[in-house]
Parts: sequence; structure tokens; C-alpha cells
Amino acid sequence: VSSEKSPALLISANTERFPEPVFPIGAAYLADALEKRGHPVRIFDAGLFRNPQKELEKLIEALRPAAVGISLRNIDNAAWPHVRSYLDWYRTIASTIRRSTQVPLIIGGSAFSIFPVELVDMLSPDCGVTGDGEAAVDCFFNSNYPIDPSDMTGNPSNRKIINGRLENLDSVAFPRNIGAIFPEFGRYRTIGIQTARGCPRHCIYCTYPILEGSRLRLRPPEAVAEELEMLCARFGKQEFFIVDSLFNADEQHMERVLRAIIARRIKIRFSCYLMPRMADLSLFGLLREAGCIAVDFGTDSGSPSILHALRKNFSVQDVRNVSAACAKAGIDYCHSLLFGGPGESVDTIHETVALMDELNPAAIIAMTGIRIYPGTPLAKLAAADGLIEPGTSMLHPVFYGTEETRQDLRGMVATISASRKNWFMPGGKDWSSSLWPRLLRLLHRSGPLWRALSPHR
Ligand code: B12
Ligand code: SF4
Repeated sequence: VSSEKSPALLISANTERFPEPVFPIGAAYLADALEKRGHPVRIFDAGLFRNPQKELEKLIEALRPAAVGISLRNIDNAAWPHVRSYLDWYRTIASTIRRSTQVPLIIGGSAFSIFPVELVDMLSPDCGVTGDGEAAVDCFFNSNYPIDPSDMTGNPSNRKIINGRLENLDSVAFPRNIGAIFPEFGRYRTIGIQTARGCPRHCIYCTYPILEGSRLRLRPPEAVAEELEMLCARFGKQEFFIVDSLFNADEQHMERVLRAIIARRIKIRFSCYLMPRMADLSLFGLLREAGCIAVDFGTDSGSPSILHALRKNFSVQDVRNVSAACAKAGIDYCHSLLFGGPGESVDTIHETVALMDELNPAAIIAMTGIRIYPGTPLAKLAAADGLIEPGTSMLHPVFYGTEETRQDLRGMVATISASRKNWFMPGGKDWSSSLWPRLLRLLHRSGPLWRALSPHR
């Protein structure tokens, strides 16, 4: 098959609409890497169609792709107790592709990186890539792609798995011809942008070091600013989400990116995730100057003992300092909380509530029940505590603690939340068919949804 004529088809399988549809940035970066290797690409985003299966069949028929890649972002919504798993849909997509074409099928994405063996077993691709997809694009067009022999042990599914890891991120780029390769690009108002990968911390429940590695790898700040300028000038995009696990994981890098944006005088608005600790609090002013309108702090708890148990590297005083600095800079902020970790009690919940009442942020996103992922310290702890059987698959979501403890916690957090206007519980109801988030988005077009929900507005 001539790859000149037949493109690789990259499918973003994500159809989740809560809190809102997210731009398929993984597929976009991968598309750029494929194009740089001389392979034309077409991106199909299942989340944008009423009947994605039918649209996909039509597209494969019309396009006759030379290879098909599926990007698997979420396994489930991780929101106990209204958990929604997307696995049935992924099976449907994979079988639709297999019925429609004989070309190689490659899978990747964060869901795949967390559960590679299980998803190879379930979806039977020709190959699966964990980590950085850009590092393994050759597997799309080379069936003899050398698979790391260290993986040739145990389950035969391992033999189809490639571990993609870029040494540095200099080659990572947003495709400049995105409008041509992704005709629906115009339908996204907020575009994701990445400035770094990796997290050197080891918070007990977190998958990020598994997904992106423990070494922080930074994109050149100039490349990030240039990309934003290009998206602004060429496509009229003005709203962005910096998808880094923590934009301030390296404060100096964040500062360089912000200064590069400011120097280009680009008129953009963006939001990001920050760790609630900043050595240089004046950076909040710089964030605002560069266009930051909303920050989501991964705070988890207001109890020192829980922060310690979760292995967070900040203190309650740090949380106070960043909240004050954020407010002073005129940036809306929310604190994301995780109730139900090891050691959580009525007292620790009260400590957290007292801190949140004191800070009174624009929004508080409260999750009860921490999802356990394989390879994390929490998985080891849960096994040692007898909460999960050794060898239990966590593909179907498993949450820390007994069902009874979680129900009690949820009751408590629901009562707290009901009497406070800025508290939201994503697991509090099944949002899948709710029109409410969409209506809210129509009324408030800028920034993350929690900002639109905030009573402060
Ligand atoms: C930023 C982010 C958000 C933002 C997104 C904002 C935006 N506008 O983009 C917000 C806050 C909205 C969000 C929401 C949610 N998120 Co989120 N999010 C992330 C985060 C931190 C980064 C995602 C990202 O953009 N990465 C950058 C891109 C470039 O990476 P990537 O997509 O993984 O792609 C790379 C590789 O995976 C690979 N690749 C990707 N596709 C393919 C395809 C092929 C064929 C190949 C070979 C390779 C490949 O190559 C790419 C380039 O290297 C990840 C954690 C993480 N570090 O990955 C969680 C993460 C994806 N989110 C997760 C979850 C659960 C959610 C929510 C369901 C939470 C909730 N209950 O509300 C929602 C779902 C929203 C939706 N509609 O889908 C989970 C998914 C795991 C799971 N349990 O299923 C993750 C992994 C975090 C975690 N807990 O581990 N999220
Ligand atoms: S929770 Fe945040 S700081 Fe902790 S390991 Fe994950 S990404 Fe890093």
C-alpha cells in the first residue's frame, strides 16, 4: 500500500462529555510525528458525532487508510459511586475497524499505558504503544518494528507492546496543518497545549509518573509560545488548557514559558493545574499577565496527616499562601479534593472543610473514593491491608477502602457540600445524559466549567 496516497487514520475514541469534551491533543501530537516521517494522517474524533460507529465505517470506506491507530484516553470516569467504564465502547470501535479493514491496528493513549496487557488481550491490536506515541510511530508502517526483547516474557500479549519514551521533547509539536487533517478542529473552543511531561513526585495514588515517567522533560518555552501564536493567528483560537500534570513542577520553566508568551503579545486565556506550593509567589502575577484566568490546585486535603499519608510535598500553609497570591493576582482558583485515602477520619474531614471555608475558593471539586491503579504505592497498600486480593485486575475500577467506609464518607461530604455553594461532587450523580453542563457552557464560554459554576461569579 502506498502511504503517499493512503493516510494513517487516528481515532480519538473518547466520547465523554463531562465536565466537557476534551480536545484530542494526544492524537494531534502523534499526527505531527507521523507526518514528519512522511505519512499523511487523518484524525477522527468519535466524541463529535451522534453516531460515531456509522461515521467511522463511512470514513474507513472512503479513506481506505494504510493503518489505523486508536487513542484511548480514559478507562472510566474514576468518579465513585457513579462510575462509568468506557471499555464496551472501545471493544465496539476495535471490532468495527477489524470488520471494515485489514490494515494494521495500533493502540495507545493514557488508558492503554495504565493497562497495556489487559487492553491488548481485550482489543487484539497488531501493536500497542505505552508512553510517548511519537517515539514509536514507525510501528504504523513497519510490521517488523523491533519490540524490546525485555518484554518478551510472561503473557504473550507483552510481545505486542512497545514502550515509547522520547529522550527530550524538542520534536513534539502541534501539526500546523491541523485544519486539513482534522476537519472538525473548528468545533473545539478550548485547545490543549503541553509544555512538559513527567513528574518526579510519588504521591501514592498517582499514575502520572507511570504515564510520563519520573523525570521531568521540558519543551523549549519558545516552541510553546510559537505554537500558541500559530493557533491564535492561523485558526483564531484564544482559549487554552495547559495539560501538564503540574505547570509549576519546575517554576523556572513555567516562568520562561510565561515570559515567552508575554513577549509575543498573544491575546490568549488559559487555565492549568498547579501544585499548591510556589517558592516565588510573584509568579502568580506573571501567570495573570500571560493570560491565565483559572487555576486548578491538586490540593487533595487540608489535613496535615492526610497530606503526609498521600505523600504530598506541600503544607497547609503553602495552600494558604498560593490561594492568597492567586486571589491577589486576580486569577480564579479551585481546590480539587480527594476524600477516602488511608487514615481519613471524621477529624481529618473537618480539618479539610475548615481550611476550605477559610480560603473560600471559586470552587471545590470533591471526589470521595480514590481509584486504585496498578503499579502505584496505593495498590500495594490496599493489597497489604487485604482490601484487594493479590492479582486482582483493576481494569474495572476499584476504589480504596471498604464499600461501607466509602458510603459513610460520601454521606458526610454530601452534607457538607449541600450547605456550601462552591462545593461540587463529580461522583454525586450520573452526568452522562445531563444537559446542564452544556447549557452552562453556552452561558459562560470562558475557562473551565467549575468557573462557570462558581457562586463568586
Ligand atoms: C489535562 C487532563 C484533564 C483536563 C483536560 C483539559 C483539556 N482541555 O484538555 C480535564 C480537567 C478537563 C480532565 C478531565 C478528565 N480526566 Co483527565 N487528565 C488530564 C491529564 C493530566 C493530561 C492529559 C493530556 O492532555 N495529556 C497530554 C497528551 C499529549 O498525552 P496523551 O493524550 O496521553 O497522548 C500521548 C500518549 O498517550 C500517546 N498516545 C495517545 N493516543 C495514542 C494513540 C496511539 C495509536 C498511539 C500509538 C499512542 C497514543 O501519545 C501521545 C503523545 O505522547 C491526564 C493525566 C496524564 N498525565 O496523562 C488526565 C487523565 C487522562 N484524566 C483522567 C480522567 C479520569 C479524567 C475525567 C474522567 C475525570 C472526571 N471524573 O471528570 C475527565 C474526563 C474528561 C473527558 N471529557 O474526557 C485519567 C484517565 C484514567 C482513567 N481512570 O480512565 C487520567 C489519565 C488521569 C489519571 N487519573 O490517571 N483531564
Ligand atoms: S499527584 Fe501531582 S505531584 Fe503527585 S505524583 Fe501525581 S502529578 Fe506528581
